Amino acid sequence: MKYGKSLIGALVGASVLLSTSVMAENHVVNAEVTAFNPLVLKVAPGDTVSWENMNGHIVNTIFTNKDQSKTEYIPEGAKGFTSAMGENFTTEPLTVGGVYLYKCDPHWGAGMGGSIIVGEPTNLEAIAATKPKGALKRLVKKTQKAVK
Ligand SMILES: [Cu+2]
Repeated sequence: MKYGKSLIGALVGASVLLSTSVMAENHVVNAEVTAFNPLVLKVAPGDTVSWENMNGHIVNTIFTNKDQSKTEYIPEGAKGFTSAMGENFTTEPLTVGGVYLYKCDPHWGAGMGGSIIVGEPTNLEAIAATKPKGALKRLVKKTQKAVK
């Protein structure tokens, strides 16, 4: 088959236009007993993240405070996520740069959580400034160590 020059030109043009979405990657996090591997994941804006081996686990960006109020440690303007129990879950493209913290609710007592750094960790200082305690504090420390 022979393609005309105009078709090739159109294809090149389309591929330039689509380059951001074509280059977007999916990154896989494995649930391993009561830990996510990798625990801190660096991705580029527009990438997606999938969790595998999620039998018995969930990923949830909503944290419940002592007074039962809810907090999400995600960048300003970003959308959090909550998977269904046991579901191998994939995020929407993470277009807003910054740090996203998440946890596995059933195993959060064992420290099962993780962080995704999309581009630059612009909101990490603000998260640390909330003086997190316990497992959340450890998760923030590990995230800070990963960006040093
Ligand atoms: Cu879990």
